[in-house]
Amino acid sequence: MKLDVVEVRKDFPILEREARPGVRVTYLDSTATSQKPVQVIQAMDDFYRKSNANIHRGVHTLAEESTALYEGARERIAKFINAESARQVIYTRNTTESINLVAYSWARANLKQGDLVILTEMEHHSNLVPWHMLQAERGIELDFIPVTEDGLLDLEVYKSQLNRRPKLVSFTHMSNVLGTINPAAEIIRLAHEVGAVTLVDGAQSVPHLTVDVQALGADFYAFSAHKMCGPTGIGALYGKQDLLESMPPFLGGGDMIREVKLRSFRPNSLPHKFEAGTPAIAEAVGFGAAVDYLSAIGMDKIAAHEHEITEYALERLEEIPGVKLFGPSADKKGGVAAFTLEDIHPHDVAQILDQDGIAVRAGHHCAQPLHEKFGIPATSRASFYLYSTKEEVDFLVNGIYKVKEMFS
Ligand code: C6P
Repeated sequence: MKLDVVEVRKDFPILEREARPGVRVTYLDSTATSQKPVQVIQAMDDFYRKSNANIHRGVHTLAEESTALYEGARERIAKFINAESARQVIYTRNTTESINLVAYSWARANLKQGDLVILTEMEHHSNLVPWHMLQAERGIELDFIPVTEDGLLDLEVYKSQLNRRPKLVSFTHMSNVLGTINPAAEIIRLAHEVGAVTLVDGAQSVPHLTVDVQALGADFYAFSAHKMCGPTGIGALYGKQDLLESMPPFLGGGDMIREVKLRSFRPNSLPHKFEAGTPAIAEAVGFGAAVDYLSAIGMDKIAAHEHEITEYALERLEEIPGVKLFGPSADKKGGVAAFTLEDIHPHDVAQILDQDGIAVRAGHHCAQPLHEKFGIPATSRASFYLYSTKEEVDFLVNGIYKVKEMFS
């Protein structure tokens, strides 16, 4: 059975609002952050109304309830990505912090001057800058899997790069600009053949695809709740147990310790070793509610719906003279359509679309090197999720014709 988008939209109160009187909101910016269903909003509201207390610290009823909700959410998030155990799912603030955790803890303990880290040319800044920082500090070397004209990773070049025996291969599962879904299992398998550790940026894949970290064989996998119907302020890092066990703590403070003396400490066991201080408890509850929500609908259904919308959007956008789309065809990508329109600045495009309540993002989308590769400073980007409709694509297309008219 297909996803019933009319029913799904009823779960998202924000989609009913108007951008201004008489102008409905057409939200085409889910790659930046998704909208939140009432089930998630309600779970967080319930938490504050009924169960709020700090976790792991009290024996009173509220503290026990709060701890159970926080840990229960972790169990369901672990199941959602098919992690072996909830102990291997560390709560972080977002994908960015998850990647930084690996860069600070695993990489600083394991990489030395001259060690090679392979990234790709389509990375978001959050999977570039932490490695630039380590390069400056440690003298590690960086190399990049090239992106082809049609927005795919050049795996032949990757295979030759592997001859240089990288210590780490870190790449995005799905590009936030091109939409490209990278062959993660193959990239990981090839990396493991030369003994490299792998880190996958799953910010755009976990919200939209069925992700099975065990089937992929990923050593680390990073993602954010806010892009998958959950709240801002929380994300997760999955890691293989032996790697996580061997890593030093990232931040020091309460909760991440087993014992503290004046001059020393012993770290806590997983996952608490990496969760210093009072965490985002209500957000964890919301994160759990988000995976429950997505699971109840079914990730396969969500992916199929997004594919249908994306295929339709690419077809319609291609018809518009002056529109240049970036990225591969719909069968190789998720729900992202980044484009330029003649030589009209993407910010102007986005601003004019906004007059009709259409929300798209304009800029380099935190992937400046990728835009440079394509010789452009910026793109306009429409992105889709389980609540997107073909009618919204039609609004976008009409809006783009209006922009063209204004500039002609
Ligand atoms: N991309 C976009 O509009 P955070 O901000 O930590 O939740 O996610 C960072 C991140 C990492 N990797 C990829 C592939 C991403 O797309 C993002 C976030 C948003 O494209 C905001 S810049």
